[in-house]
Amino acid sequence: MTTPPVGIIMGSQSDWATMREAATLLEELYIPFEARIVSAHRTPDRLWDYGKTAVDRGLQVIIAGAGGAAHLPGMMASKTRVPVIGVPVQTKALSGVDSLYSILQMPRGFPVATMAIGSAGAANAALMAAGILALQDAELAKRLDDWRDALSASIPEVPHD
Ligand code: RP5
Repeated sequence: MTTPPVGIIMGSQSDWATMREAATLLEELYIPFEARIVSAHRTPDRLWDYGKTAVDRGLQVIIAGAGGAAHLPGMMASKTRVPVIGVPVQTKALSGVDSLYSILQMPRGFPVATMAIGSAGAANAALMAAGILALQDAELAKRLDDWRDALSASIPEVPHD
């Protein structure tokens, strides 16, 4: 089976409601992806295997979402040079600020491109992945430009009641 260019990984099934936003955007842009539950704490061996094989499998971007002690994006970035885009999942206890800080504050040498908290961050992660892939794919670049133009065109100039 061919590996898609984008891997969406998340720490828990409970993250899927958020990460589905990334999947939906990728579908809209006709970008193939795979989605996997890979927990830094509950399935560390799965995390290691995913990161260790990412380059050889042909993954080009990894979107990693996690909440709370959100170590998945950073640990994945430590294991592979495939660019990792981190999505802080909103939490009940600390509203996702815990997730944000866990993902954002990486040490020099192992970057994670960190998005906003929650579903906007997940959608933007897909758009960021699309932008990266579009550098080498003119047809995707056109689809992404069209998507952006359509969004701009959908914003009314005058507010209404
Ligand atoms: C993290 O803990 C996951 O990324 C998730 O956001 C959070 C809660 O997980 P569950 O207890 O809902 O499985 O590892």
